[in-house]
Amino acid sequence: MLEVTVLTAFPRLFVATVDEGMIRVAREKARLAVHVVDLRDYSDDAHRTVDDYPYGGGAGMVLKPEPVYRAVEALRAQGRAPEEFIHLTPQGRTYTQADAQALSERGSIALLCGRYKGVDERIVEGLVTREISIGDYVLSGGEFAALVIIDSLARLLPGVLGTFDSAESDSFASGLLDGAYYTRPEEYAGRRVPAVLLSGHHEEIRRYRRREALERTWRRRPDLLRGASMDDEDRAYLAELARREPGRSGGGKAAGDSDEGGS
Ligand code: 9D3
Repeated sequence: MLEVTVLTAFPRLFVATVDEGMIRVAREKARLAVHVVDLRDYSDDAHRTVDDYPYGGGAGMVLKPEPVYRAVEALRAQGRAPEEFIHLTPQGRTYTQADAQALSERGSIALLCGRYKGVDERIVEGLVTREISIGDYVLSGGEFAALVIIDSLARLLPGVLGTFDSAESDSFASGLLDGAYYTRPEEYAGRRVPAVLLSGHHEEIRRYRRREALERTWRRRPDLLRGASMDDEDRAYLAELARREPGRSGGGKAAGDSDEGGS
């Protein structure tokens, strides 16, 4: 059982979201527990204040240390001190599937959601074991980042996914992007499903899909090819792609590089 404690000034953001989808499945199977702590419950004034102006001036508010320390004290008093105390912040290391895998093997983690300008540095120095960002874009707080992380963990917990949708077959686990998928009908809007997929030749289908995955990854996310496990046939196919379109390989993904197709 993984216990996730979220510390936030916006607890209602979690009410509906953790009651749906894969997070709900993991909770119902008792693989995951999500505890949401309202930091305002640990404020010390009638206005339930948790933030204050930054020393030195400037716009925006800073999360005060006392409510966070009191909330953590309360967890310790209940015997629920988390193994990891994670601060969600644009200053953190960018979250990856490897982080998800490692965190899913923990017994308990806490996720501290910053809002405002940031959190008082004494919180980071005294409590935080790691800082995580979910990517290079600006959110208004850590709450949606916490939900992204909880979702990524829920589906890795044993017994949550069926074998069909197994975590091992995920594109980031194999190291390659998925190729295209098709379902019925065989022809739609004048576009036919590739004949090989209708052929019933399982070995040809496997090879076709592998090549599609390799080609997409080569075009869209060549950075992923370094970490993917490949056999000689895979490498030969990538070499063939590079011969057909010299100049693409070795370059990495340039800003504004477009995908296959285009107009
Ligand atoms: C580096 C940006 N800061 C410069 C003044 C301002 C700022 C922007 C957004 C400070 C805090 C926030 C709120 N964002 C999060 O708390 C956050 C976040 C994000 O914005 N992007 C990606 N991952 C995360 S995790 C938490």
